[in-house]
This record gives sequence, C-alpha cells and structure tokens, in this order.
Amino acid sequence: MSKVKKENALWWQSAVFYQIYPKSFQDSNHDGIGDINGIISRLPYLHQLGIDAIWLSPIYSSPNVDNGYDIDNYYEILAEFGTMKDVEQLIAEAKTFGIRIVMDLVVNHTSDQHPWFLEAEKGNKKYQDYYIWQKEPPNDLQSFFGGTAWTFNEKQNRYYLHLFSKNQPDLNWENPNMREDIWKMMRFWIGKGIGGFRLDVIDLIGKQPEKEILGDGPNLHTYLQEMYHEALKEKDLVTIGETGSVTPETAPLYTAPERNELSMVFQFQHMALDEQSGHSKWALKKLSVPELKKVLSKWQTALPENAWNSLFWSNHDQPRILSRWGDGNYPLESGKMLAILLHLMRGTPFIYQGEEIGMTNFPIHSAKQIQDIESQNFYQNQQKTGIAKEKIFESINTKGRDNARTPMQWDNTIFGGFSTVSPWYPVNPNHKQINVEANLKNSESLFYTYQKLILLRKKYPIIIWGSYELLDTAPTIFAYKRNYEHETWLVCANFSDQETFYSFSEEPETTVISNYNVTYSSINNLNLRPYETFVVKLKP
Ligand code: TEU
Ligand code: CA
Repeated sequence: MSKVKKENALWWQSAVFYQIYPKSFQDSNHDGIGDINGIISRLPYLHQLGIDAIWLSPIYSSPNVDNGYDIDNYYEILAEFGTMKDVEQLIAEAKTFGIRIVMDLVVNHTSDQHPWFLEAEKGNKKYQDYYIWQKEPPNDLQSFFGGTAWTFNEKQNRYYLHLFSKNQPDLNWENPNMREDIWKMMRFWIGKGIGGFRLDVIDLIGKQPEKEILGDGPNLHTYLQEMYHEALKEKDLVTIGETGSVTPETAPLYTAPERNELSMVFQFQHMALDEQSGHSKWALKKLSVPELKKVLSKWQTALPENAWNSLFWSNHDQPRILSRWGDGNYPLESGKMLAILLHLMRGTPFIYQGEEIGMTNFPIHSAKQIQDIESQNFYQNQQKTGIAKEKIFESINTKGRDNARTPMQWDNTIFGGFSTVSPWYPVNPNHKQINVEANLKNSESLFYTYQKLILLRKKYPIIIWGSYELLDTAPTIFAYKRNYEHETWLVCANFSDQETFYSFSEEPETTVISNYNVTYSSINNLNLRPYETFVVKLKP
C-alpha cells in the first residue's frame, strides 16, 4: 500500500470546515432571522477560530417547509436571507480571510412549489417526467419524516414519490433532461466562485422506489460520474456527499480519486449508536463507549489509502454533542475530550456552529415549541397511538433537530447577540453563561481548544496523514496511536465520569494538548480524572 504524501495534499484534505445554519447564525437587519450580511459580519470571528471553509446550509428561495431543504428556485436567494449581491459579497469577503464557501446542493427533491412541479401538475409532459409518478402506490414505502412516501395528487389523479415531506417531491434522476438542468444550475454556482458543494442525501438519487431500493441504487455512481464530467471537473472543488447508507465497503466507490466522483462522504454509523437497532432515531439507547470506539476506528482503518473521509459530531439534523455524549457535570472537560478525540483523527473535520463554544440542547416542554417538521410529524403520530407525552418529549428533547437550530449565542444580552428583536426561535436560556464573548474572554474555554486543534492540524502533517491504530485498553478508555514518518503520537481519553486507572508502557517526549492542562512526563500508572484527555508525542 503506497503512503499518501503531504506534497500531494488537496486543499480540503488539510482543511477544517464550519457549518452555518443561516437562519440561526446572525441577524443583521433586526427581523429576528439570521441572514447573509450577518454571516459577513462574523467572518473575523470564524477567521480567529481558524477555519478554511464554510458549509452553508441552503439559502435558496424556499417555502421553508423543511427550512430551505425544499427549494423552489435554485437561482434565487430567499428574501429573508438577502440578495444574490449579498452572496457574491460573502464569497468575496470570505476569500479575503482564506475561507471558501461551500453550497448545499439539494437535488434529490425540490419543493412542490418549484416551477417544474407546478408545470408537471398542470400536465406539461416535459416536466411531468422530472418527477416520479404512479397510478397506484406500488408499495407502502415510508417517508423519512413519517407516513407514506406516495401522496395522491388531485390535479394529476395519480401518486408522486416524496422520500421526505409531501412538499418535497423526489426528482426523477433517470431523466437526462432533468439531469442537464441540474448540471447547468451547478455550473451557475461554480461560476460564482464557490469552493464546492455538500450534496444532500445524494446516495438516494439512484433509487428504484418500486423495488424499495433507496440508497445505493444501480445508477447512483453513473450519475455521480456524469456530474463530475458535466459540472465539477475543471475547478478544484470539494464535494461532500451526505450518504446515510454508506459503509466502509461502499465509501471507496464514492471517494476513490480515480473514479472521479466525490471528495468525501458523511457517514452516519456513529450517529446511530444511541438508537435501538432496527428502530428509528427516536427509540433511545445509551451510548456504549466500546461501540463508539469500534465504529469510529473502523472508519479510520477500513478505507483504502487513497479514499478520504469526513469527521463530525454534529450538524443541523443532530442534537448537540455536548448534551448527547458529553457530560453536563463536566461540560468543559467532556467537551474538550470530544473535540480532541475527533480532531486528532484522519479525515476532514466539520464543526457545527456553536459546537466550539459548548452550546447544548434546548428543552422543549410543549408541542407549540416544536418547529421542525420531522419532530412535528413524530409528535402527531405518537399522540395518535396513545404514547405518553413525557415519553414523546423525552425523545424529542434527546434527538430532535430543533436542538441544533436555536440561535447562535454570541453574548449574554437578552437575545444572545443574535438579534435585537425576539428571534424566530428562542435563544437557549443558558446563553447567559454559554456564549462567544465569555469563551473569548477565558483562555481555558472550549473555543481555544478548538482553535488550538485547528492550528495543530496546520502545523503537524501526522494529524492529516498519519496511520491510525486503536489501542486495546480499558472499555471506557478511548486511546489510539497515529504514526507518520518515524513519529508516533498517542491520544488517550478517559470517556467516563469515573476516575480510571490505566498504565501505558510507552514514554512521552512532549505533550501536544490536554484538557486538564497537564504536561505528561510519564504515562505509566495514570489515575485519569473524569474525561481526562491528552495527546503526547512518544519517545522514539
Ligand atoms: O437529511 C437527510 C436525512 O436523511 C435526514 O432525514 C436525517 O435522517 C434526519 O434529519 C435525522 O434526524 C438531509 C438534510 O440534512 C435535512 O436537513 C433535510 O431535512 C433532508 O435531507 C431533506 O432534504
Ligand atoms: Ca435578518
């Protein structure tokens, strides 16, 4: 197996990405809704953090049934977010900070208000073939948001497929005219100087719904190769595929460079570890640390040398990682532990807005507070089957997507510095303590750990290129080695609120980073405190 060399690095292999959920990042015009100018005003902050690229969740024109993941015009910006001029300015100003803008490409489906669907409904033959229709539902395929995936359309007197809400009809990827329209749209955005695309549920585009084949359909990779040749190949772009169905075995099909498909994928196997297997995400289960070690390590080692992957704890669909797998009694220690464990791995790290300052879940107590369509549907369906309210709220508060979507907490003022008026969704009351300003003032804060981790990645190629080996330790000790050009680093985390004894036989040379501010002169006979985590370079 040939070793990948740092000389051949592509920009996105040494980069750290930051995801922005525009609606909740920064309001600039006092309407309680985040916007593009708000993002521009916060570029210096992102530059201080040290990130290289922003994945921008959708900002296109949208009826907002699924907060922008239902697009009715790919060429227009949602008015409440700003204008195309603002976006051009964002791309240009970000560039002055060395930050690239990565757009969210949502092409598995459109909004039912997209002119293509409206034309299809009217009987326009060309556009009918842009969607997936059936006289009768061929099966009882379920939508990811609950309920049937086949909805009857009165005007057409037949059923159409929607794997998400009924207002998000699935596009028919078998239609070459439809694909040509997508390539054209992608070229339009590439022409604006963006850094690339995050491709929403892209593993679904090869689906064969009649056969209930969704992810990984037979033509999936043909379409991705066509996309590369028709839209991507001339520019040095990053493409990150959101692929819920990907396994370490199928990942190289998307990411092996010679296949000319995508740069990397998001895998979700670690995100499923706190749900009961075979059930939905709402069926809660406690995380097992040994399982987490196993899954993450498998992704570190199973990919061929030339395939690449992403690293993440959170995004706009997931609960806050600190509330999920951190510990409220040790927010700083456990938050730093999670950050160090992930950022010392091989792959491109993604930070979700607010993760770097320790934002947490938002407690929902009434149905009125549920904003997200997935949680709303879940709530209604559960109510119908007579499940106790407390149980429903427990699931929603643990796993609901609203947790990640509360406004960014900039300071301790009434609306958290996000807006001067009452925001579209309440700011988490803990913004009085947890906010950017407080983080920046305190040199021991989580922010500075993230900042340091990003700097370390820039400085030490071992983090980017080193091989990975999970160490066989105590169950709750997550320890691994990275090795590169005769140098070995050891990463060790006590993933537990219990003091844990562990002894390594190796000798440390220097301490790279730690969450208890310790310099480790020996790693024999350690009594590791709750969540104690360190990275040391070993003596050769
Ligand atoms: O999410 C894909 C997806 O499968 C989600 O339904 C995911 O399973 C769920 O959110 C986990 O709770 C993408 C986007 O990231 C999401 O925001 C969109 O709602 C969805 O696609 C449809 O575009
Ligand atoms: Ca605004």
